[in-house]
Amino acid sequence: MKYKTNPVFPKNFFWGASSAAWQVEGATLEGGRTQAIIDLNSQTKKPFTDNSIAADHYHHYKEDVALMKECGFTSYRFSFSWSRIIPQKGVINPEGIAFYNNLIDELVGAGITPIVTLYHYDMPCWVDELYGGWHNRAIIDEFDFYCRTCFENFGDRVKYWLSINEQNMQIVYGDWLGVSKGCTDWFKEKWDINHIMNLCHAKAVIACHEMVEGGKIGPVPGYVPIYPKSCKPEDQIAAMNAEELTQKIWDDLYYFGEYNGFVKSYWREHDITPDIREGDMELIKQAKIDFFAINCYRSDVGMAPDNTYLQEIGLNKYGRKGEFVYTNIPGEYALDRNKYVETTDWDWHIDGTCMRYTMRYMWDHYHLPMVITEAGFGAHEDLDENGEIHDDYRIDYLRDYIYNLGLAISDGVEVMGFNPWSFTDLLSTGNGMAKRYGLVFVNTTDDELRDLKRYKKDSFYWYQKLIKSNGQEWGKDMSDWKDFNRTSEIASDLKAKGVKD
Ligand code: BGP
Repeated sequence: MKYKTNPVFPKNFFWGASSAAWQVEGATLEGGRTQAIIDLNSQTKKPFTDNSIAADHYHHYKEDVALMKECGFTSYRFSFSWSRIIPQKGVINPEGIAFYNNLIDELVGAGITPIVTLYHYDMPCWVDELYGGWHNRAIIDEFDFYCRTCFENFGDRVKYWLSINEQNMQIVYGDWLGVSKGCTDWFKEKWDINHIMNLCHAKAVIACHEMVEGGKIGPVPGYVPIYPKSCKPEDQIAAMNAEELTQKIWDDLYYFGEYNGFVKSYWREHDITPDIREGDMELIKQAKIDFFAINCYRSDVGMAPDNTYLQEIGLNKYGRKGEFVYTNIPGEYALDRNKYVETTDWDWHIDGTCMRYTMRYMWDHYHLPMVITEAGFGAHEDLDENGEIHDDYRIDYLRDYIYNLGLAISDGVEVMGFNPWSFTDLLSTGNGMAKRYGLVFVNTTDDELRDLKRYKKDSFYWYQKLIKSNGQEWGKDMSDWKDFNRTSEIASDLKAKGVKD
């Protein structure tokens, strides 16, 4: 497949990057913020550092925004910390409001559009102590109060809002992301928690439309497209099952305001009866989203499962290649390594085409505009002897993903912007500073607290040129882009090495 012309990105396309409060801010006990459950969890993830300092964005935000401006950003996607804004039940923290006001003003002054996530994994400890977090419907009013406080204080300048980051992943990877804490039967209880999250999402959507003039809001599914391993019909259905159980159930709910037939039948078969009360579905239906924000890093491969055993997913926790354990769910699906693409040290498939696939899939199903809020390359990195980072692998990754996003736009999909993960290095969800994603290096490690100075990586300069040309200057001749065909090259390479299908 060759393309004679490069894809054309719309005028006013949002070029930016992404972060989340608990992963970038640090200052967890400063400025009136109280602790979040994720602070405590991050303290137990040794040998990785915790989030008490992270990238220290709380103290470096002006410098960070100046760097974004230098890179040419027109958007920045970040999250608010709930416990910085509401540190105790019913209490609004003026210092927290002031911090985000300053950050927003700095961004707007630099010509950068803020795109704000309301909830990105950081449940305040007080909500957990009072109600058991997501387990209790009382959280719905607390979340509503928090969201309304945000809309009231920042809605004059923030017009793009995101409700809950990767609700699907929080349910699918409940242990990893801490949501299953306190559950005795996660297999069943997750659907109650999920329903409560849906109600919180719906409240946020409704309040945003009510309170923010010209405000738009959408959810943030974590999207991992599932390719069938072969054209065996059973593999196709297994891939579809995987797609349903890891993402489509959620997307359908957000868009149609109803639980789809697949999940209802799954509940029936497994004797699951979520606590859905009168009025809940009306509320959910009333919450009409304006767009989808999409996190898309990688793809997976689905195939018919072995029905004799259950294997839960085993994430690669230390960045040693080959440690990822693929899921096998009897009666539903199994996942597998895709030998046609390469992987990161954490065994994440590197697959730019998955970006185009995701955009096409979502557009075909929902016909809503989309904005990319995450995609990125996690790597072990440190400064070389010249104080530089030559991250060609990240440039290749970004080029591949952005090019494919452009192709999706050429295919007719409506895309508002691209915000890769992440701008500066920040704390990985489970791997501290050992897994870096930034366009800008932050000088600190898990073992040693250094000066936290910012260093622009090669990817920063590459992205700066791409933005300046509105997605035309790739640093490579894209009209004869051999890399685009690299999946078949890898396949023939594997064949030459004797790897069988
Ligand atoms: C997404 C999360 C981010 C971020 C990213 C990378 O799912 O929304 O918060 O952490 O994944 O994941 P990790 O840090 O585990 O490599």
